[in-house]
Amino acid sequence: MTKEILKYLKEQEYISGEILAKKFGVSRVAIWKQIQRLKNTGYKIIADRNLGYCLISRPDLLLPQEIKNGLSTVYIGQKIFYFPELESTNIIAKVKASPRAEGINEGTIIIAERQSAGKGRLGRRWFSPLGGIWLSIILYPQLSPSYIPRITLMTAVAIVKAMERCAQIKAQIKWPNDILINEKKVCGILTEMSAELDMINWVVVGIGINVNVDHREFPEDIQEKIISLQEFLGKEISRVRLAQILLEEFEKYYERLKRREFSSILKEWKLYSHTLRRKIKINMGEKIITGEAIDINEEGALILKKEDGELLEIISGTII
Ligand code: BT5
Repeated sequence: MTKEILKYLKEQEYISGEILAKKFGVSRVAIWKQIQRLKNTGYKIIADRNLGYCLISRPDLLLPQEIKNGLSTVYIGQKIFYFPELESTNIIAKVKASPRAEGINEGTIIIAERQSAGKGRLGRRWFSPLGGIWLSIILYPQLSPSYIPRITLMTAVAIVKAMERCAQIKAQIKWPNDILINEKKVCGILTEMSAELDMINWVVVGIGINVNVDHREFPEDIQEKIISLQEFLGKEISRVRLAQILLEEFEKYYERLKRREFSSILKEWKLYSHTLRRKIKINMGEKIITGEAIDINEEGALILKKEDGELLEIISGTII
């Protein structure tokens, strides 16, 4: 009923408690209670004795009803689990994805206002204060596990497209999972999966975007490497709108990937690349390799030309 009341409030300037009570077949007190509930979640609603209730403003919270209102996807983000605070959306997404819990379909998302133990790759921490978008998407692709790097690259393209569509921001992609603005990290992707030899059981794509946050909220040693969209633009942007556009772009590119159209996605990836044609150092865990990033192949691997001319195919690593 709260959701329905909200719909009426959005459609009309004023709507009386009496009319709402009639529509739902409940008492005016019951309507008043629902209005209080909305107010408690951050909606500003005023009540006029004669005219009734009027919605003044909505909270910029990533509430499912806000994200779904106007979302044009078929399945990505059509089911949303929302948390004001959570350890990590990827952790919850993995619990829900495996074993495939009742009602968990491809495209289900977990979203949080803040994370207390956000995860980066290889056990690194991901700081997730209020004001960002921290979400995970559950997928069940009928693809081989070798597609995982392609899913990360495809996600990066969807993110830069969303930033461009939402706020005309031209961001760059640093292979494999970073989005940069002015050489600073604004977003990271964490793709996790469970697979058999030749079949993926599930994939969780975690996306963290610094939207309306201040880089000074982060630990000192990484502050200078971090930027937010708000800092770049000089103004706040609607996280709900950006989340909607991101989900729409994600669905578009994911559909293309499933149709085995990675080549054309890769072409777009290269237009946004921060990595290609640069001399780089890659931390591979046990060793560090130096060379020139000359290409990304059809499997999403980075082709590195070492100083002695040898070509290496690198599936994962961290550019330092
Ligand atoms: C990543 O790892 O970039 C993947 C980040 C994925 C975060 C999302 S949020 C939703 C979902 N739930 C999760 O728990 N995680 C995913 P990596 O490439 O390992 O980079 C980690 C490094 O980025 C850290 O060591 C820091 O140096 C830096 N860092 C941490 N928090 C950051 C932030 N908010 N913005 C920019 N850089 C950050």
